[in-house]
Amino acid sequence: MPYSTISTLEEFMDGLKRRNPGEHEFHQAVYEVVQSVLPFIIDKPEYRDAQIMERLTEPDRIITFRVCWQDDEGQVRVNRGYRVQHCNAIGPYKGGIRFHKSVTQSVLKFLAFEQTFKNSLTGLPMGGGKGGSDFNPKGKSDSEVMRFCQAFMTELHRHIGPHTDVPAGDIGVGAREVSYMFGQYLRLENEFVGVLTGKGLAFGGSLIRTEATGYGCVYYCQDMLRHAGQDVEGKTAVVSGSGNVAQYTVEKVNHLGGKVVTLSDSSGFIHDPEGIDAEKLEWVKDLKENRRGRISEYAQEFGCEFFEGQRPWAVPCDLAFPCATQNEINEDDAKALIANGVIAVAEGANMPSEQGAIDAYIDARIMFGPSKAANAGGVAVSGLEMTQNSMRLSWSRDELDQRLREIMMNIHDQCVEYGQEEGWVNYLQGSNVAGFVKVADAMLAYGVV
Ligand code: NDP
Ligand code: 2IT
Repeated sequence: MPYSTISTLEEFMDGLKRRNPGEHEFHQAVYEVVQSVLPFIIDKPEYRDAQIMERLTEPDRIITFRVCWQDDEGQVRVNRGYRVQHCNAIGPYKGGIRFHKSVTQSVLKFLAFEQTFKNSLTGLPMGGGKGGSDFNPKGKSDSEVMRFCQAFMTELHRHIGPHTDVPAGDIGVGAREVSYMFGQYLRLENEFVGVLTGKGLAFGGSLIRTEATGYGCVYYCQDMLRHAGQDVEGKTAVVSGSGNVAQYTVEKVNHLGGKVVTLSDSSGFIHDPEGIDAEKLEWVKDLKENRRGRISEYAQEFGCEFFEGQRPWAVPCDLAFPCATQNEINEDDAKALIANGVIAVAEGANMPSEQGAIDAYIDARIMFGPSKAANAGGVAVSGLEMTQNSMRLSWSRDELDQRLREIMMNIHDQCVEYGQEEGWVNYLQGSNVAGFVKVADAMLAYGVV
């Protein structure tokens, strides 16, 4: 059936599911966007006739490859590597690399799809991509991680480049892994170019990149609150995760006078009613970045409770920042947050809320900052890292923080422009449509490609 005659969301989704069987995360991410975009394009035949939404749900290409490496015992190990190059209509493919045992093609397709809209929202010239592997970094030595990263890049290097595709970090990929991969790229290509972002400061990295996703997420929340005449100061926040995004979310909430009372990892969460202040946060950074320990150790160190195998959403709060992973808030969790009086949810992680949770936020008309808008600060500063690399100079911390602040405010304003409804702002609708329009217009201009 030609797209122009598909009238309902269900029909669109039926076709997508038929073409992508079993890829549940991908289905979920597409549904979340298409539910906003289909009503928007219903009276815009130029988008419908050009089948823009069908084209945007088919990645430009997916590269999958074997990654073979040796562990410290000399045993041969085999993992699968991927790069999903989703859409380069408005700039080179750009997006992180995830190393986690749960990585599948479906997970990376959802992330690459989301990235295309997110990157468009930043206003910077970046297309969408995502990569990774089912490699599990937990419990691996530095040498094992190094050998894996080198083996991964030995294949990936031929598919990326500063004008083609620029990967970065994500879950399980931080400064250490980006450095190993960049070192291997240099060895293979003999070209010092900005082919990865999140690099060390000594070799082309940008100030503020480490902080950018967490800081940006809190800035976005601050903008939603301001728009409703409120502020972060004096608010209690619940944060999940304890990695890069969670740490700098806590830091910025503290800067703005709020109090964060939880952190988590895949084993459970800690509840510290006194608040995770700057000193405790430094301890968490050292725990996670250097000692690679578990969040339960926080409870022992600071004498608070650890809830094994649980998530923090039943803890009363004003603000919630899911910063761990996809589908970490279900409908019941969302209802518990709402019943406890949450006023804003800003997603640091990608797609942390299940569809049932999103429906609950929208029904309750709380401020809901979806991931493609709220966590775009990370890739935005990656975009600024690319700019600095091209110009062969580095901007100051203040300049970068100010640019990040402006970009997040601009994203907020675009979401209001497209998401203003009677008496409230539907940020889900706003972010999806604002992200879509720029990419769609570029695709229309290119004709049938
Ligand atoms: P990290 O690897 O630094 O931290 C991930 C955190 O989430 C850890 O605390 C980890 O716990 C927890 N976690 C991961 N998987 C699970 C799971 N299945 N169940 C429970 N907890 C889990 O990653 P980041 O902080 O970089 O990324 C966190 C989220 O933010 C991801 O969704 C990522 O896509 C998103 N994001 C990241 C950006 C960035 O710049 N880094 C930019 C935009 C979005 P454990 O150690 O036990 O696994
Ligand atoms: O999900 C994301 O936006 C990221 N992991 C950051 C991507 C990037 O290229 O900095």
